[in-house]
Amino acid sequence: MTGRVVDALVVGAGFAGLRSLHTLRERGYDVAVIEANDDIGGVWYVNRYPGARCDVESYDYSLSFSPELEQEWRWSERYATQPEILRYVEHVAQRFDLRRDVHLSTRMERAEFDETTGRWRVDTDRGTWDARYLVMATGQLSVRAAPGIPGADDFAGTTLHTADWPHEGADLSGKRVGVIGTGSSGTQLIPVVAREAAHLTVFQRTPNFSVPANNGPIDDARDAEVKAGYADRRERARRSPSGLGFVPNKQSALEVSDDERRALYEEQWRTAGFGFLLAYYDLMLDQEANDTAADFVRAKIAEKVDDPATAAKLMPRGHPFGAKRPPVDSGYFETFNRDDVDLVDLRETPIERITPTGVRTTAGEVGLDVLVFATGFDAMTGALLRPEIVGRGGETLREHWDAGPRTYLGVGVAGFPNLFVIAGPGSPSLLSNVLLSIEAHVDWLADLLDHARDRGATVVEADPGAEARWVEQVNARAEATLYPRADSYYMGTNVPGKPRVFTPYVGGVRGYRRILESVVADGYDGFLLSGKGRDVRAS
Ligand code: NA7
Repeated sequence: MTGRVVDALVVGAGFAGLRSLHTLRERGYDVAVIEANDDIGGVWYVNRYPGARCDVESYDYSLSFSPELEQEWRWSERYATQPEILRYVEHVAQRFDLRRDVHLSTRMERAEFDETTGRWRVDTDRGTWDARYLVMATGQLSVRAAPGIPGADDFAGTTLHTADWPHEGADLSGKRVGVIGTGSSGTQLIPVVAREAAHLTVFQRTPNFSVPANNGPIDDARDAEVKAGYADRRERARRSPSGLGFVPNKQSALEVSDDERRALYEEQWRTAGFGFLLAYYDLMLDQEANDTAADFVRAKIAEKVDDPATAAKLMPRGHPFGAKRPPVDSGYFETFNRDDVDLVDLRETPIERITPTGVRTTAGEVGLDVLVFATGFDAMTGALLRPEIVGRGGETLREHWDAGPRTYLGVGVAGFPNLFVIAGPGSPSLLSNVLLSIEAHVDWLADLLDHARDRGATVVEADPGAEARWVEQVNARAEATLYPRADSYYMGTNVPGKPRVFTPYVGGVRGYRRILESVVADGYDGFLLSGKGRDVRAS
């Protein structure tokens, strides 16, 4: 059994939790991390499916707080694979001696704020912790969404989930494999499985816009070049809307000629990956502008896929390009040119049920040996709402978020003092280079806690009015974009019963950072500080 008294208990040992541990420890807090999995790494520990990679470039999806770490780590590819990222996590943990404060195989079950002591009592399946601060670093994509397809338990073959792939791997050779889901996970997995399996059937409910990764090895000259200018690269990323360093084009897609636009799209297609979305500033703001990019991607699909009927099925329609997170793929569409790969369009022939021998759609049964679910996550709020978290007056977080997540700046929650969320709902989070957003949050939170400590405050909480205004701002910003026009995990529509609310803050990393800075300049405006039985002025 574990459990003891600490200044800060961090939940989750992925990048957010490990970075929180390192930084808060450096600032002199007594910190412990609990992690439900049996090892560190968070999403990168569990998402071990073949083909799993980051869709942000390695140099940007890496920790920035230590120039020495930046210089000594050598990424091998433009987009790192899951095993390489996990090796990096392990290196970071060793280099900064993090493991000694990480308690593995320890799941948080309940937390309750004690209004008399201003501390959290946190119950886990391996003991109880007493912490002044509770830092939720539980990840945005760590709870799987239940696909709700009848008969899933009846399947007599092997059932796999992309986020629960066996550590020893799965032998798919000679097997008839079915994959349900064509989001980022499915799109990465499908080309790899197609090469290994005897036959692959892809069950697609919604076709996805996907952009090519243009992945490749990093040679020594390129590595030296990036490392020579790493500080500038980081600063560029912090000042960019996406946290990826792309400078958005100030032009509208509609103010240039068709030829000029096509030329830029071609160039972005060959080079940009995720940055394709920033080819023009209004691609996510104006449907007509977005249509130009969507038409371009559809034309690319037609070029890549030999059979016109299959190409037509793969072409997304009815939602804006980018409103569902576009996968960054390596040979996804081309996979459908193989003779041993079939596409089942579930809009035409929906799944009726999973049977012991395969998947039955309205067109009949597809016999399978292996069924893979790439069906996504209860994103952003799933892991925060799984344990019971009880704040002031006995209110639970589930009650507080009944109509959708409510936070102040995506960090604090009114009525839940001393509870903080890293890259939570209402912050750029998954809409950005999430690792950059994690680091920004951790540093900002550490400053806030120091500020409280300097003033003798022991309780830090978001003011309900500040929270209400922030929620309004998050919603208003989202409504001004095309994002709410698609069903997506950003909107929570993939989880039955989840409120239909756009969860991340859409105003970009750069704008969000300015807001955080102005909150600090105003003496942490919107946070209430108190302690030792008296109110403490915030500034
Ligand atoms: P996503 O992007 O949520 O994709 C899930 C996919 O699974 C998507 O194509 C869904 O179709 C499909 N799905 C979900 N439930 C069903 C059922 N019941 N029947 C058929 N198809 C279904 O999750 P990913 O894991 O791919 O990616 C998550 C993030 O990880 C990604 O954005 C990156 O940031 C990394 P739908 O579109 O809902 O019709």
